[in-house]
Amino acid sequence: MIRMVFFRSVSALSRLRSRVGQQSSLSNSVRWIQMQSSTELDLKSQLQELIPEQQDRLKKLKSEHGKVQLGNITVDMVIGGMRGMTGLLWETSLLDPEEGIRFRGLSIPECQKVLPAAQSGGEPLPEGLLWLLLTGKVPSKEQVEALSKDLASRAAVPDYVYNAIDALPSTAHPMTQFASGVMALQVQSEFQKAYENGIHKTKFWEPTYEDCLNLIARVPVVAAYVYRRMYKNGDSIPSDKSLDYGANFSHMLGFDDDKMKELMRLYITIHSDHEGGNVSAHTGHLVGSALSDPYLSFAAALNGLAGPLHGLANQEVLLWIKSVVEECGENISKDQLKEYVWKTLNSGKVVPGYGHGVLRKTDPRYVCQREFALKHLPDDPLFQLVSKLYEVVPPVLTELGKVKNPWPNVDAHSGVLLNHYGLTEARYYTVLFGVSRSLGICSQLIWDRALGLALERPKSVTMDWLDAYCKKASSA
Ligand code: NMX
Ligand code: MLT
Repeated sequence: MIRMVFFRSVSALSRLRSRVGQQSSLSNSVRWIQMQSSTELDLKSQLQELIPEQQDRLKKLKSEHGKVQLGNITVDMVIGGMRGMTGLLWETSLLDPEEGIRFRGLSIPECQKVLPAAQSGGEPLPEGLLWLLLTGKVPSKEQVEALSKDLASRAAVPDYVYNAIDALPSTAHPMTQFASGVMALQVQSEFQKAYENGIHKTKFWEPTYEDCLNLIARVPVVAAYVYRRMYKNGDSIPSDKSLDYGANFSHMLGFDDDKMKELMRLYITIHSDHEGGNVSAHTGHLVGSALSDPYLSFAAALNGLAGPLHGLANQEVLLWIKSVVEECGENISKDQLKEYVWKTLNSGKVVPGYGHGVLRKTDPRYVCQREFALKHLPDDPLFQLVSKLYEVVPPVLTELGKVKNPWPNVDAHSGVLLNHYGLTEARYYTVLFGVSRSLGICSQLIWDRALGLALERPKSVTMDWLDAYCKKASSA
């Protein structure tokens, strides 16, 4: 049973944007969303109902519109990282260059309004977002609680996973330790077992679902183990099954402050998914398309996330901000800051946390983190520095002349919030991003198998081929 609810989004985004002279395209958005009023608590049986509908929908799309063109591919696109080329089916979220991400049609402010929270008016519970990503429907509080319990019951991590991590030097990058732990979790893959036992392809999604839910449940445990191993003398904190997913992760890391738990819920929610073309999501989907199981696919995704132009940017931002403070002090003037930004650019580096492959406005994930800071830590000196950078960096990047998006992305803000609550170890930050991304990548992997999506195998060409093709095209 599903009830439709009329919803008008609040233009929180526009308030901040007006400060920097941008237009909000969200302010007038009026939408219908699906709220679940069903008492059905089992996520898997909901999917069982949805999958045949969506399979028929895809079949119809293919048979009726399979030959409709979606655009022209240019040489620039082939050379330029396929930017602007539509080439993937990704159901769980969609990114608009101007207004940012929508999870199953819902913007971040909308999710903050309608998804169940731990406390009234608080941040969304990531379990609710996971339900939304998987089903396209807003769950009830009871459904979220049931999913929370289900995840807690799946969270046991075998000793050989810890042993695999312990085989690495404790100085190894946290993402290397985390991805190794995820690879070790693969030993328990239900999909691999079922495939070896000859499962029929119409049933692929079922062991994929089990793997994905197990993986989502276990990655915070592995991630917390890496953190405590590296920074707290290996003094691990057991999980507390009475807590929700975000709060328990914060607890296992060693942070029991209620505001840090709220931050963690918000953090996981907003980092969960960013449509399909970003490096980590795309990698997970690509590897999964070979019918590699969810652990293999997600570990591959993590290795992409660990790159400085992608998820590692959150580490780079805090280190860069700290280098500013070290060199110029916390009360740096805007002119000094501008000089520092130019120094970074002139030394052949990027300004981390700014720019984006798709977005052309301030990232709404930045905006909601800024709102969190304004509410909970307005006087934090590093937050004030981040705010100053928001005024200084975009004009400098615009002056540089080649940057397509001078506005901040999600990574420009996350570090100062974590740092404020005591999670100061910047090299660890990308692991938090990785835990969050398991929700989006795994949700889509379940749909990949349910819809029977194809092996990914685009065509490549050489420069000789391009030269010859372009010569022929210009003489025609
Ligand atoms: N600082 C300096 N130069 C930049 C920046 C920046 N923040 N952003 C883009 N440029 C440069 C870019 O390097 C390129 O230069 P060149 O032609 O010499 O190679 C030029 O501007 C055009 O790039 P764009 O088309 O604007 O950006 P593109 O889509 O290629 O790359 C990013 C997108 C995100 C990789 C790029 O903006 C960047 O390097 N940003 C800093 C790193 C960062 O914050 N990454 C995190 C992204 C979000 N996430 O979590 O994944
Ligand atoms: C992401 O969250 O994946 C990043 O913003 C990068 C992207 O979308 O390309």
